[in-house]
Amino acid sequence: MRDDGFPDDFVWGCSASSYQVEGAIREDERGLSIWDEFSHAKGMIRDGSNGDIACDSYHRYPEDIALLSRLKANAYRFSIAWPRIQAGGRGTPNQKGLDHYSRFVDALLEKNIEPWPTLYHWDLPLELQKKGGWAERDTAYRFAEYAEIMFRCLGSRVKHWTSVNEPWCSAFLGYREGEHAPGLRDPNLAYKSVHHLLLAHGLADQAFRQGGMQGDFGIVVNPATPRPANDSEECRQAAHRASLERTALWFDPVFGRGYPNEYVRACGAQLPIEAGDMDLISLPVDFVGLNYYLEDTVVPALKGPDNPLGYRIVSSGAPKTEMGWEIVPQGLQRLICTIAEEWKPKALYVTENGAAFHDFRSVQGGTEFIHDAGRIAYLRDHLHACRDAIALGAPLKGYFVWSLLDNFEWAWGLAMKFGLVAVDEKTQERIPKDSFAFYRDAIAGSAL
Ligand code: GCO
Repeated sequence: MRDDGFPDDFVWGCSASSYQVEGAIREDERGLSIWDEFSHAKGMIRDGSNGDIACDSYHRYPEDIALLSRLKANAYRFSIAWPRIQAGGRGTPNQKGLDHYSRFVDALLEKNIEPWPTLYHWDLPLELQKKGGWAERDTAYRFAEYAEIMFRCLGSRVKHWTSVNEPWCSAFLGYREGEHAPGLRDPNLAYKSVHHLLLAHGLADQAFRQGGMQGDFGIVVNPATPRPANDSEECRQAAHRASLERTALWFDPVFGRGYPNEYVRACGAQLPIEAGDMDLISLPVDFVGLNYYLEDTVVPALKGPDNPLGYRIVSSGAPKTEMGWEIVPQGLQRLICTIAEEWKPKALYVTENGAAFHDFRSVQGGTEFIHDAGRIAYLRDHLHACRDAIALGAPLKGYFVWSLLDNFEWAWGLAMKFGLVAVDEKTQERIPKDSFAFYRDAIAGSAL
């Protein structure tokens, strides 16, 4: 154990995803994804931007890796763009796509940075969407085929694999709220997607084990355990109901308990389960990744068709980030401990945590600075919450900042900046912020 309370073998990383940083959307026979279409549709992205270029990391990854190396990060969590591997989501893999990720993984390893690929961070091949996307069972089988291709290509070099990232967002923001690609608004399609995303995870888990792959296989979720606004029984019940769609809906099936009845009944969710599905979904996972940004506060509300779980989010008065998300560092400790106690995963990682703030660039003595004190405070306080969770006995093994670079923040576009490093939109120059130095010192053990 280090003096600052973090284990010596703690994983210190940064996170990113393919569509948010790569750009080069038409290069090397990459197919289109649902996000290419969605970001080009009128009015879907708040600042009118898209990911056509993003951080140009498809070309500039050596610069990104040099930055990770300066941080002395020992892991990088990135995602593989499925349409680079199978343009239309099926069939013979595209060698150019495989070569790209193979070079990328080698470049990381050369700097002693462990590659942590995610197989699916939302950029579904558009052709699969035309056949129904995640609302269709076939997409799960296509995913398993793609996963096997990647296991064969990178399996000897990659030791930590993630199936899907934040399936709640894929299913509900994508198919119910219309806020993310594919932009649909149909709860029934969302429930089908829930099941097919989990089935995809399970099938890939099976392929991983049957393929005799070495290393760890897990899933990354963005769970939420909202706080009751007060101590009343009604409020506590509302907070419990508010957590179901973000916690039990995913963890119960993955840990062998099946779908939570309370949720299924309240929402009238029709889940297209077939024989054997729940066994696949509950195959063992070696770790669970948690993405945490905020903790909501809730009060009870009248149940109805638009609010089947009967709760409402209220302000707790906590300060907010640029996203309007309340800053509640101890919520991270509570979340980690709740998940650890309730579902007992073997290992937990905070696979994303970070903050968007408006940054100001300033020039001093010919050098550019970005004094992002707000982001530093956010990261420090959340790392302290991680340390508290470890001290309370949670099996937390690592932490990944979201994100190394300012990047394409989905429906918010390029305007929301989460990076430790700014990216000049015109020149693509990478400009480390003060938080970059802070995280480097935290990794070194001298900042916390
Ligand atoms: C995810 C996240 C990231 C976001 C980050 C900030 O699903 O992993 O949505 O892609 O950029 O959470 O909102």
